[in-house]
Amino acid sequence: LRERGTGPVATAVAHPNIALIKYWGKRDEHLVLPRTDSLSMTLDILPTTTRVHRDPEAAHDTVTLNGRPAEGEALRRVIAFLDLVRDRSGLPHGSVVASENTVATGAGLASSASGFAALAVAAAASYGLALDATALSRLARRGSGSACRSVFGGFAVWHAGPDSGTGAEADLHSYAEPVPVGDLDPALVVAVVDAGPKAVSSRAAMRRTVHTSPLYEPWAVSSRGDLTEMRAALLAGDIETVGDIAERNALGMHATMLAARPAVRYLAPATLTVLDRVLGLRRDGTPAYATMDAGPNVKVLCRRTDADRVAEAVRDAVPGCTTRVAVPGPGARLVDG
Ligand code: 2P0
Repeated sequence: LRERGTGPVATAVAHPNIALIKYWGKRDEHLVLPRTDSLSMTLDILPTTTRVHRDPEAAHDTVTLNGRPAEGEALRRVIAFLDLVRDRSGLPHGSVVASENTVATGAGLASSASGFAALAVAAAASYGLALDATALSRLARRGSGSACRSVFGGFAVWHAGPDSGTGAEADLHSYAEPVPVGDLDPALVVAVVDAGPKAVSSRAAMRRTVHTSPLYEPWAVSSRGDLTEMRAALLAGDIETVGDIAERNALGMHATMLAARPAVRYLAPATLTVLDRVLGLRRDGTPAYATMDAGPNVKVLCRRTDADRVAEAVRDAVPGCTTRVAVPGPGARLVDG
């Protein structure tokens, strides 16, 4: 993270991340403490740029997202986040926040990860908080859990922290950090089959899953094992094993939701068509593995050298499907502007 001067105006850029070991379920809603560790790749595409202009005269915040005034839940979450920053800095000032997203918001494409990572970095600078990357990750987590991973580039693991902990002590132990990776040249093909907003927010869906799904606890247990195996596979640069673990972890997460009462189903017919095509690629000898988040879109992990061919195969399978190829990208940082 680049050190820059702090002041009333600060602009930050952050990229979305896609989890290979999923975060699904909180143990503390207020502090955004997860039930399990997760692990992700930060992308080099679809950045969010956020400018925070602290105004000592302002009693309220003004927030625009892609040039439109934020409202409802989105506005409430940004204000609650700035309240945290005001508390820590001792500066009660309101701010003018302008955020530009290059990705569809709320479509399961990790817009809240890049959004809150950029907001954390820009707001901390604007309010004069001198935070290292770990502290920024903790702070970003309070906005949206997955955002703590976008503070870092490349691969990052988010530590849930000790099982039993809640409160200020637990807050200290839950943050992301970079994960060592061996000789791996990965790409993620982001296949958008539907860019519309999700019907159920991931926050609500997680809550329902934890409280009602009989499959939740078994998945959480197996996910802990997946993480250990994933770290070893990344270090070994073994794309087949990395992909295999990522795919089973994601399918397991969706199984927990399908068993929730009532069921949460993000997977659409087009999602399954892409999954079939990915299986076909594998049968034909191309290592390609699918992961899905809180939406019908699919991210396909493969070798960078296979990415264009994988993208074409996926587009062929689903009429109207668009693809973008991502490789590991940078962590959140301050920029001019
Ligand atoms: C993840 N997802 O690990 C998982 C997998 C979606 C599926 O993190 O409630 O927006 O703000 O902490 O971070 C999406 O949830 O949820 C997410 P909150 P967030 O990427």
